[in-house]
Amino acid sequence: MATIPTTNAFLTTPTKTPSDKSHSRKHPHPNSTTGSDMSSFASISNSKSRFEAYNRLQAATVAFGEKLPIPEIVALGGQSDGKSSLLEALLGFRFNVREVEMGTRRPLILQMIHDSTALEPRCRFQEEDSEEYGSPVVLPSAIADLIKSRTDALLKKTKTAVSSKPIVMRAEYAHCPNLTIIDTPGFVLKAKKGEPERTPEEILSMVKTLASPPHRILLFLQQSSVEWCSSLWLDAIREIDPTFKRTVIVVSKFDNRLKEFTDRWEVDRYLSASGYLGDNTHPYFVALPKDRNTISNDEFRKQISQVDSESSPSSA
Ligand SMILES: Nc1nc2c(ncn2[C@@H]2O[C@H](COP(=O)(O)OP(=O)(O)O)[C@@H](O)[C@H]2O)c(=O)[nH]1
Ligand SMILES: [Mg+2]
Repeated sequence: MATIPTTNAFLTTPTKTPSDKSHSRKHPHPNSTTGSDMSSFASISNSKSRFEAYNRLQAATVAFGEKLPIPEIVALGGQSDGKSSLLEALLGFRFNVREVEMGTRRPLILQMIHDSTALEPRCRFQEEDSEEYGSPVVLPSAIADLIKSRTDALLKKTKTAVSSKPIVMRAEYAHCPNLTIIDTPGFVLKAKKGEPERTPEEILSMVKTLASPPHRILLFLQQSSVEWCSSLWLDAIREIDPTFKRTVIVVSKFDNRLKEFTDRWEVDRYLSASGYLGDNTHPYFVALPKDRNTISNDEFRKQISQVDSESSPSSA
């Protein structure tokens, strides 16, 4: 499985000094890995079929409630800390406009499949109680509603505020990597109006359970407006993975924070997170488009590269 820092240059932000102009922040097109000679072609189709096998294996383990130690990435963090936005950026198109209002209430297993022939995203949902992807292709504009109706229907049955039963979506697209990420309900301090008071603990314990298997890689997001010393959820992550051995820490909405820095030492201190994460854990800093208007997929990807170059420390 591809690792996030190497396949997505917009996530690779220098963790040392902001004046390091030598750091390249190019955006390789996913297709740029496509070689023209037969051997690289063979290796691509090889990795494609391996990824296909991986997806089927993963879907089967989910359906049968089995545990198979295939590496998987779980995105987790506080509500509105930017998990779904990061997933959309990796996917290369938007789908969760609605989710911003209602919040994620079921894990979403997002299987991204790079397919250079899929110029428009082809998304399918796994049926609720089987491994099959029987449903027709769902347009990106209909995804949020489908997630919402499936979530509502299940929660009505279970009579709970959250459920650990995942929704599985497979997206084939020319602009996404081969990557599977599990999006999770965001941690909250207080239950929303009308929700059981226990909802925050339920979310915490459910996400902890999801992130506990040692083969899972934790993609922990925290907003950049939060100081390291007052992080709300870092301790919860530490309880799951005490030394951050399998945790990637991503500081989101870095565009907001960057505006507040006045001195270089402030930036250095914040970027190094010195004393809070341990010597070998370096966070990544990410800025994504904040504009929630409906835009074309091409425009969305353009905005991602623009916001990245605008908020990169080297251009500040
Ligand atoms: N300014 C800014 N806003 C962001 C960024 N990433 C996400 N947001 C906004 O933060 C809000 C919550 O994001 P979302 O991805 O839904 O968070 P989630 O609850 O963790 O899934 C949305 O309104 C996003 O548009 C960013 O990098 N910069
Ligand atoms: Mg979300």
